[in-house]
Amino acid sequence: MKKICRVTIICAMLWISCGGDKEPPDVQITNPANNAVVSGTVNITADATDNIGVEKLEFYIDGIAVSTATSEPYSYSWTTTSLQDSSSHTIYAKAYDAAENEGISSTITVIVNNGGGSGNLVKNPGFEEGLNYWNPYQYPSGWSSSSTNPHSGSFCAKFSFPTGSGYYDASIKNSGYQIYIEANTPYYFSFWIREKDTHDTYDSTKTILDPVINLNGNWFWAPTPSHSETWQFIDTTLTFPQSGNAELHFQLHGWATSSSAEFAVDDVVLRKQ
Ligand SMILES: [Ca+2]
Ligand SMILES: [Ca+2]
Repeated sequence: MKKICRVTIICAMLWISCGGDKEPPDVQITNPANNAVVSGTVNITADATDNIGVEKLEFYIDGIAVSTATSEPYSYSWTTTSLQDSSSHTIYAKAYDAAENEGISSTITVIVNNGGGSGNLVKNPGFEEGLNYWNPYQYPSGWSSSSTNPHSGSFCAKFSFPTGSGYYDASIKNSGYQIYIEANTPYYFSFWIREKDTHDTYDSTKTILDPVINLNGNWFWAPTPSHSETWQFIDTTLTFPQSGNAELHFQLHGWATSSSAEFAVDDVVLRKQ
């Protein structure tokens, strides 16, 4: 009987050491919940199971390994106080067994909110860092950082029509970060804008710069500014029926009869009311 047991154990050890275990651990993040708003020190926890046994578990934040745990309960204390309010971060875990099989959890996203700052969800809102965090698209060459007559600070974002007249479709949107919107919550949206020489000779209504927020493919419009060479202030309150990551666009389309025509935007604010 003893001999049979020894043989069984040796066979099992050989099977494991020869790579017989092909089954990776199963792993999930158990706290925080996906899309949670977090603050302070967050206790990130994970569960992992395996057909043989879990050797270790690694936590990843924004794609970087931040901690390795070798025994249950698998957890990591994450300090969020130095992070920017309203910034979004991804969390996942990897678990390994003795045969180096690797199981990866689903990735969750959380939003940091420690109640600091102005609560503005827009990065580089006054274009003082040039066009950082903004992506001109469709006619990208027309948008630039301009030091001519900014609304505040030293710069604004400006679109100048290329030489010659015609129809242009030139927009700019936030880029490189996510603006997370909570459903059924009022958001305050404001910006400053000026428009120069944008009247078309036969239809002055056709050249417009529309501020619009794209949330999960649905478009929410702010009031369209009137044509004015002096800075005008537009503000509105928007409530969204669903949560998600929003894209903030200044969508320009229309006609210009002069290459001196230009639009400028400055001091964009989107925050929870
Ligand atoms: Ca296994
Ligand atoms: Ca500015």
